[in-house]
Amino acid sequence: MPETATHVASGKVRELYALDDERLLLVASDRISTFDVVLPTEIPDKGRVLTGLSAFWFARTEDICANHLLAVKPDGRSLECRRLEMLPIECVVRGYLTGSGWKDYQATGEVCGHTLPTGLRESERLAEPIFTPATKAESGHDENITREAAAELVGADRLAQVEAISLALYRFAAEHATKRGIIIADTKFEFGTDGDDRLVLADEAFTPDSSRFWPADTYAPGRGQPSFDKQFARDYCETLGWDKAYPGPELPDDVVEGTRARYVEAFERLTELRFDDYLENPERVLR
Ligand code: Q0Z
Repeated sequence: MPETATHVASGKVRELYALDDERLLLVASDRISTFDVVLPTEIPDKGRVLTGLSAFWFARTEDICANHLLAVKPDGRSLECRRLEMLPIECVVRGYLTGSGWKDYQATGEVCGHTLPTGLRESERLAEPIFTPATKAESGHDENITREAAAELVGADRLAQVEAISLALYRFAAEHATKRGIIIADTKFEFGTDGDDRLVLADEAFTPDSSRFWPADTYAPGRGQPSFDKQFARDYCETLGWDKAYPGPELPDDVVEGTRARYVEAFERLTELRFDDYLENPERVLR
């Protein structure tokens, strides 16, 4: 009998459906956002790349933390997941000083209560990765908070647990990626708890939408880094003098093709699987 799915939530580029009381379907579209605006032009297979990468990382980090993945669907773009009680914080790990971390550091010398050495440059690698929680804002612009504020939201013991696990996950994936020429500068996790109150990694894991991927071969601190996946699209948008307000510009075919190729390249480098082989049987990514 075919399964019916009830739509429960939309993200900027993803959709969430309920399959039943205990299972969700997480569908990644081919939509792309740049400068926080979803563009009218899709990147073919982007959703499949992100779904395949998430499934790959879930399979390879099971020993670090249980996760919500139940199955990769034959379409390659959707994951069947366990439905959890979600924690009300975003768990961010930063290995490099960029984005809001760089902003906060320049203003205060601190990021989420971590006092960092003076004189750090933009994009500099941190001596040790730091856990920098954020609140989940409806606007999509999450607000960095201290670990004390995060402990108020989830409890001190749960916070200590998600901090240790987030750092372990980041160290594992960052090391894997660096060996394959991709720097994972930072990443964002969402965790939930199951019926037995056990911590479970949810949402997506180490995709280029939940993380900053940088090409390792051109990395140099002291400036912003190009995005491994989105730089063609950003560069094109910058040539237009677009004000970065809705609606965004259509992308020409060569920018679409170049961007698609970068997503596929990230997938193939990280999974060591040909993307065509993934499309033929998505479960291959689980090894
Ligand atoms: C994830 C989100 C998306 C919109 C809720 N395993 C889970 N159990 C309960 N809730 C969630 C999950 Cl992953 C859950 N989101 C984020 C994803 C579209 C919102 F694809 N919201």
